[in-house]
Amino acid sequence: MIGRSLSNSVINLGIQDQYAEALNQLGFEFEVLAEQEGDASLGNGGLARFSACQMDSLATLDYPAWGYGLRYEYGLFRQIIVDGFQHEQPDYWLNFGNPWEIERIHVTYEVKFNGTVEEVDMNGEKVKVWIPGETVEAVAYDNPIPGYGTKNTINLRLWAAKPSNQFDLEAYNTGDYINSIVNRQNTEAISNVLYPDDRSHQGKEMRLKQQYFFVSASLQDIIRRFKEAHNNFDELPEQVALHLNDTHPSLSIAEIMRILVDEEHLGWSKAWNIVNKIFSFTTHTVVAEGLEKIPVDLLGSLLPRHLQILYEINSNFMEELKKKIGLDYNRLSRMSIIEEGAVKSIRMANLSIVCSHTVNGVSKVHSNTLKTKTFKDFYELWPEKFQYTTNGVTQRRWIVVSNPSLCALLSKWLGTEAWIRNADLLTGLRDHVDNTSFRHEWKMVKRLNKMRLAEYIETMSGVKVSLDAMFDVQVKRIHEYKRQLLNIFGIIHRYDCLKNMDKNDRRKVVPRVCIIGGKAAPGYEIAKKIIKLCHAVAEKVNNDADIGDLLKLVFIPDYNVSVAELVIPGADLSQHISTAGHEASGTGSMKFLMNGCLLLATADGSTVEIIEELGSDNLFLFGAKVEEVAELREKGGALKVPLQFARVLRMVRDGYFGDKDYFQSLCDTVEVGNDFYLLGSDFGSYLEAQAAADKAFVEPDKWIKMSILSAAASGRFSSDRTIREYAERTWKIDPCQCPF
Ligand code: CR1
Repeated sequence: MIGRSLSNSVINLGIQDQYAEALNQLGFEFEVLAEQEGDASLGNGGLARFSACQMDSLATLDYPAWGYGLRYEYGLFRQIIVDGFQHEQPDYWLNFGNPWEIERIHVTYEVKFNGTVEEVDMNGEKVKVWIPGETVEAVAYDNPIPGYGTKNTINLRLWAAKPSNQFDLEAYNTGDYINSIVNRQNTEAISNVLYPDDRSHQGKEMRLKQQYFFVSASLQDIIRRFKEAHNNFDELPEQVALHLNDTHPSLSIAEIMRILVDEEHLGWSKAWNIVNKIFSFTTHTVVAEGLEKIPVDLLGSLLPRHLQILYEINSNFMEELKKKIGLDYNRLSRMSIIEEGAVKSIRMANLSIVCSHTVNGVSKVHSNTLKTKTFKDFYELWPEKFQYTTNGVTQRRWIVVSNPSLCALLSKWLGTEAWIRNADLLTGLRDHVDNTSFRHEWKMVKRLNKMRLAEYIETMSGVKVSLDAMFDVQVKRIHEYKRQLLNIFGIIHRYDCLKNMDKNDRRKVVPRVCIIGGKAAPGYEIAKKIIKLCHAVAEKVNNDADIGDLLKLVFIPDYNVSVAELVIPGADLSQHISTAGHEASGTGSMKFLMNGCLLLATADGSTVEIIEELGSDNLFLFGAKVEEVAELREKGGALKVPLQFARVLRMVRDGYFGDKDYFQSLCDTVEVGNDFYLLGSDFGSYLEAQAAADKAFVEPDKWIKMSILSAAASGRFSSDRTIREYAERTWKIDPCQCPF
């Protein structure tokens, strides 16, 4: 999820001024031009954006890395809002061409599907041979990723599917000309469209085809490069580290075994020893239900040889496991790569763990959950495999590109631009926190960014907002566990209080502009209802003249990278309020932190480490802790829920915001006894945290100090630190500087 590339490339190449000057001579302004660029949205949410930050850091730190992915013709859908409802529109982002990509018409590989497996005699030995039924061509499109302050530029190679010219000669020869052309079009569909669900995977044939297509082309590319310089596969683990960024590419395990065994004839155990040394794996999910599974029948018909290989990996693993743990059949069946049951499936996470030398979590909390719950059995077997590498975000994109005024201020007061490559230097801001002119300049920068955001809000939604109000933002994918509903209920409560307040009390109220943005997966009914409720409440509140500037609610449509670049610098407060134990890491919070925005958060995912760095006095923390959640859930109907929560729920149920019937099922999800994400039981402490934020906001000096300290604590959350940890601990690679 790269977003736009122009500003980022020009900055990373260090040619910002010359470029702007050249444009000027042509009669264009850089800022105006940059705004014309569309976003590359080839992913869903946190994982995809994190990958883009990782690429930026890999390039900047001179690591010799390649990123691989699919060149979807339709990226993540565009969200438009009609009458408060989300509608999805195709993102045909390549309409005007993509100036950032280089089509490599000579870098193509055949990717095969279907067919049968036959046993043939080869020099007296029986070997398995896959006779595929269909062939598709993968064409490489290279997207250069320039590092900052280095000549190193790495490559994001994306694959597009093209019909192979060979595959249906027979059809042509038998005269079925029209059908063979139609078939060609079907094969092109493989890289057409991104699946918009970021957490649930429904074993769809096309998704599996996409995964294999991506994996097969990438591995052929990697092995071709390896073979250009080496002729002994024993050297492969020395030369190549493959990182599975979640389970989506985990079929590469079966594919590389197939290549080494069936094509390179290394024999199973030699191939297996090699494969075991090259893969590392990061999981980005928390709940076991979110883990990817592929139905055996589907895999068997699309990739018959791979299914055999997966069975063999599993049977060897089961034998080895029995020797270690005995005949504990429950545990054996939990750990098996094959899940028995109504729909027999391959557990892609188990496969990845078994075959990787390292299993990474994305934050400390996440890693603990993996060890004690999700993958407990595996942790007990291989404790040394489990590590965590806390996520990060790149300060190049999230400060230098998106917040030029802050960038200038930081360099001025730190006396150097070195923080752009070494974010640890941001701690130096702590030295100036008591300096009044620094604080004044800091305040001015925030004001400027709020102005930009206010203009955008007015253009998008027609709502005029006051710059004196606290800009309170929650932007991320819409999910029940991220609890946008808790935020909306908080807003309803605030509105209700305002309505019942006399004029005198109202004068003491901190005006708020509540900003919510994010996409709901098209089939996620409840998430879509949350979006509608947000609009219904906004309609009522924003049109209530009696409330005026004291409260505004805006939904920002089509949240994406470039919208984030505008919204994040302009936020005073941002919310990261998932039910503890559900957000693996969260990276949005890190971007807000870098931009001097205060956090209102639960102790979940990366927030726990942010607190270590920032101190709990400098953010607004609330809610149940990870270790309390299970117990609270057990209480069910006996759980204590504040009266205010019941009142807000009633208002929605009674149709105070219209659409009474439509919202009933949404209300059911948080009714006492049914409230899985614990909105009710966290509501009291949520309101307290909000009150604390209001209290701090009326003391501007205190607020600005907290804001400065937030940015000062953000260095640890640079993806440069993340990547360095991966490079040193997991991949064991060294920087490799461009020699010229
Ligand atoms: C997690 O939900 C994490 C990112 C990056 C997401 C989020 O908490 O910050 O990954 N997972 O590690 C995801 O997108 C498909 O899964």
